[in-house]
Amino acid sequence: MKCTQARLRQYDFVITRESLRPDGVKTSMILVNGGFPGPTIEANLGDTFKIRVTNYIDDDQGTAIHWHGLFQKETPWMDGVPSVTFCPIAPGQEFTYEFTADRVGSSWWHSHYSAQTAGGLFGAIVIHGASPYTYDVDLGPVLIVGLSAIPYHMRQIALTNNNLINGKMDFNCSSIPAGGPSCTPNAGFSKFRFQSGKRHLIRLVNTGLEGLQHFTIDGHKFTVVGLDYTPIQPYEADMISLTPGQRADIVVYANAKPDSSFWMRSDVDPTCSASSQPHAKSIIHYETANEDSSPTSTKIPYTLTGDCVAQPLSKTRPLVAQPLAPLGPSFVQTLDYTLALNYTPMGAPQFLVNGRRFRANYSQSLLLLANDDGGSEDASAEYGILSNVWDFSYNKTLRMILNNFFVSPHPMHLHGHDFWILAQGRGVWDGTIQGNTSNLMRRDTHQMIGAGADGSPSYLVLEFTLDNPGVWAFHCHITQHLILGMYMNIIYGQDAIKKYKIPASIDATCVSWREFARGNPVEQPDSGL
Ligand SMILES: [Cu+2]
Repeated sequence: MKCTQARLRQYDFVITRESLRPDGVKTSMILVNGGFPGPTIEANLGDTFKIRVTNYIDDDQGTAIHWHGLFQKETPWMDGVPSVTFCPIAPGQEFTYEFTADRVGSSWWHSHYSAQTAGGLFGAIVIHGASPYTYDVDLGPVLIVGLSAIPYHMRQIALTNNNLINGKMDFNCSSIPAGGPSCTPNAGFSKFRFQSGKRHLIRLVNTGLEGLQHFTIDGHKFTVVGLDYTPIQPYEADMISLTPGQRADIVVYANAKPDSSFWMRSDVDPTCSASSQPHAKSIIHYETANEDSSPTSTKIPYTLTGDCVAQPLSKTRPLVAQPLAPLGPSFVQTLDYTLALNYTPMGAPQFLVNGRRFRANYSQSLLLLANDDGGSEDASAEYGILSNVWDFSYNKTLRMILNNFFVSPHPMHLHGHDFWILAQGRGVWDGTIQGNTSNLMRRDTHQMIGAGADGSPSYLVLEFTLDNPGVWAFHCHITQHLILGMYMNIIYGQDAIKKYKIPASIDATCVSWREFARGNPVEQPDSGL
């Protein structure tokens, strides 16, 4: 019998600024233990992660790590969102996260402090458990990242300059204008080994800033078996699309001769992104193929949908059904997303939801405030307009009808929950649920397509169960949109929150942040998350 006792999985993250050339271009990055991508954290279902994070970034900025897609039930204070669940980890300080590995599958951790993820501050999460998938070899995480050459400390975010797989890719150095960063050609590709006749599990994650990625493997079809942390009814595909924040577990049957080799590829969709080099490549060598050989395989063609839809809802059904509440949701909230130009006093644009934007107050934790609070006020008003808190206390389920009035799509991500996807499309939702309400797709990140060129809005309808009291982030996962305020906090279960025994280490982050900020007025040029 296999030992199933929960174990402690300990990691030590030291965050520093490093000069690195992942694709040959000299880039200033913010990294964990000097690596890009950062370390993969790995556990069995039910294990406890204990991760010490030390902030040694050189230029007086805080940091925070978020564990994307985990529920954090009973530990909402470990979700890693500064100003919401704790305060930023101040320069020179450390914070130890402790939480349960509560989902089986593939995900990633990343900074939730301003645009630090764009500087390379991310890595994979792999949690093993009774897997519904059949495979022979676990090839591990394949992180796809559209990289911007403009480092975060310049307070600007560019679009994708190059597209990388597991932190590697060539770059055409001659395309860099005179006076640009130094560049070493032929930086090289990530390499994987296939065994002929075996089934390989690949854990795909889009860890990029903004681009919708289309992933293919020359000469191979694959079976999609999981999306985000949700195992699905398997379906065959030769291309899978992922927005930033989304994951897919795919199983690839190695159907070729033992000496063959193929390109693995991912392309940024040109419809909704401007990218100077959108094509990522890495190499799959079969078992006897020469390690130094370059594949001569050709790309599998696919057609773009033209509107950056990530996955058609018709194809994706969870393996384990969870029916919608039969009597409908206990609350329905319509959320209109717009972009307002020249909005801030400095003239910056802002994304608004029902006319409200978000700006983090790093010196406080909303969860601590809700925990301390003796009163019973409506939290929406209590924490200040810029905290953008939406109080859904005393409801069991929440349906959100999102309307997008901006031309760009938005990959929407909810912390602490999976949502059901009820409907998506152009125009105004007519109330029709697209699919069988006994088993709609569930996940934690999904694309809301852009508004039409004629100005007609698009919609995305989500619903989830309010079974995890806390203060939870709901935001767009495009870095540029998030730092322009496309973020809201969802709070519910205030009575339960007041009963939480929040560890003293959470308040200690706020004490040390306020201490740090007193001596060093902190530059916060954006929303802060
Ligand atoms: Cu967005």
